[in-house]
This record gives sequence, C-alpha cells and structure tokens, in this order.
Amino acid sequence: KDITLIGVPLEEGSGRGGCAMGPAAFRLAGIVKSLEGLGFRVSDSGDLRPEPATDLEERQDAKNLPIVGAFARALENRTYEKAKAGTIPVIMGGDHSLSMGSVPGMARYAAGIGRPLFVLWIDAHADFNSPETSPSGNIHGMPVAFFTGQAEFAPILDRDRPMVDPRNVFQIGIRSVDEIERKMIAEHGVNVFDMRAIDENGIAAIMLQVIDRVNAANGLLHVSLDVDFLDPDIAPGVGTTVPGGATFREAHLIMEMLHDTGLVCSLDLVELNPFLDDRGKSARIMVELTASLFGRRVLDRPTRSA
Ligand code: DIR
Ligand code: MN
Ligand code: MN
Ligand code: MN
Repeated sequence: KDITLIGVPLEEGSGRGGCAMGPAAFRLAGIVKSLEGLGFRVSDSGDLRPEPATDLEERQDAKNLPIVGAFARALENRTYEKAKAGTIPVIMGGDHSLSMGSVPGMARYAAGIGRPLFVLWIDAHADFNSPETSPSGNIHGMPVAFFTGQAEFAPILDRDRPMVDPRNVFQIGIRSVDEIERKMIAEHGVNVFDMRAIDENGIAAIMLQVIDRVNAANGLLHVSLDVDFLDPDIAPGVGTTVPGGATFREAHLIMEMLHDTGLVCSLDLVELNPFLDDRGKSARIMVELTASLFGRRVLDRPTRSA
C-alpha cells in the first residue's frame, strides 16, 4: 500500500506554457493528504530532473524534442524503479508527452514479471500522431504511437525495449482525431470508445469490457488521465479544451470501477495548466478523481467478482 508521487514539470510537448506548474498545483490541491487519508503510505519524490539529451536534435515536426526526450528518459527510469520497489507510481504532469517515459517504464516492469501491460487512455484525443502525420508538431499528440512502437523518432529510448501492443490500448472519451491519425488507430487495432460510444452504451458497460480483457490476460493496467477528457465547464484548466466532454459522474464511475478491480499499477495525471484554471477547480477535480481511483467511496457495496 505504497504510492510514489513523481512530479514532471514538462510543458514543451504541448506547444504552450503552463503545464510545468502542474505538479505544484496537484500538491496544493492536497493530493498527498487525500491519498494518506485512504490508508496509503505516500512518498513524494519531488520534481523530476531531465537527463541531458545532447544527442537529440531540434526538429520542426517534433517540437522541443531534446527536452521532451530528456524527461522521457529520466521518467522511464524513475517509473520503472519505483514500480520495481513495490510502489504505485503516480505521475503528476506535465503535458501528455511524459507518457513516452512513464508507459515504457511500466512496460519494462511488466515484461520483467512476465505480465502484459494494458493502457487505459482517458482523453479527448487519441494522441496517435507521429512526426510525419502530426499537423501541429506538438509531441503531446504522439505518445501512444511512440510507446506502441509506431512512431519513428530520433532514438529517445532503446528501440529493443518492450512495446505496448496497440490492441492492449483502450481509449475512452475521444472526440478530436486528426485525419491520418484516424486511419492509424484503426489500422493498429487500438480500442477506441469515443463520446458517442459513451452516450450509447454508458460508461459502465464499456468499463466492464475493458476490465474483462485485462483480467482474462492477467494483465497490469496503466491509467493515463488527460484533463481534457472532462467537459471544459468542470475542468477549464487545460490548453486543448474540446466541447462535449465527460461529466464528473462519468469520470467518477470510471475511477470507482477501476478501484474495485485492483488491476491499476500506475497513473498519469496530465495536461493540467494552472495558468488557465479557474481558482484551482481543475486541479481539485483531478485530485478527487485520483482519490476515487484509490478507494474513496460513498457507500460500501459488494465487489463484483471477475
Ligand atoms: C492534435 C491535438 N491531435 C495534435 N492533440 C492533443 O496536435 O496532434 N491535444 N493531444 O491535447
Ligand atoms: Mn492527451
Ligand atoms: Mn487531450
Ligand atoms: Mn492528438
């Protein structure tokens, strides 16, 4: 019952300033106390320092690659080490390009214990661009293609590292996908539940499918939560708001159902931009959702068996 918090003050993947203040905002919103209140031993390992990446060069189709790559390298290691030490890494971002470090770190850990890694990507965006397909050149739109081994970059991490099978990636809340990206996710078998799927089937039915797949494979589940999954009305503190997002109740149900499974091995909290937030509202809702993921509940109810 140990959680390690890892701050990642990275904003260069997003094409604008602000996300580097994310870790400070999560701390101010009380993330440590919330998790301790649920019975966890929480250790905050502070803000990650990037490992200098002098071999990586600037390029227009993947902006700020040297600094993004430097953070990815440091975070891959930190995440792996903290998981191996028996704790649950909770990464406080930072923009979504940090998942190019956290997910590969967890993939290395999962491979070491012989279990497949699954990723639940909770986001308005599919983040499956590559430098070739990206309309913006912003790396935060590319991490899923990177950790599934589908995006060619300069060598940021070892190319022989464990990759995540794209068919083990589940995306929920998607409502903004670029032209070529759309083809890529279909081609690689990424499991996408867009907002329409949520409207038609409800969150619970979707989550049961995801959970059954992970259980059936005896997998580990990494959760990556992008603030823009939520509707901008309840979470304005993000640079890429997309209308028609999830309600608090939908997000909350995802977290409660995940907790009941006991499958979650690690968590990214990303894209929080405190500069754009409304009096800490988005930071607070993200901390609330984190608490639900780790077991805060309203009433006790019998756990659904697998
Ligand atoms: C767009 C926006 N698909 C891009 N992406 C993201 O630039 O690749 N916004 N991830 O948050
Ligand atoms: Mn994202
Ligand atoms: Mn997004
Ligand atoms: Mn994108």
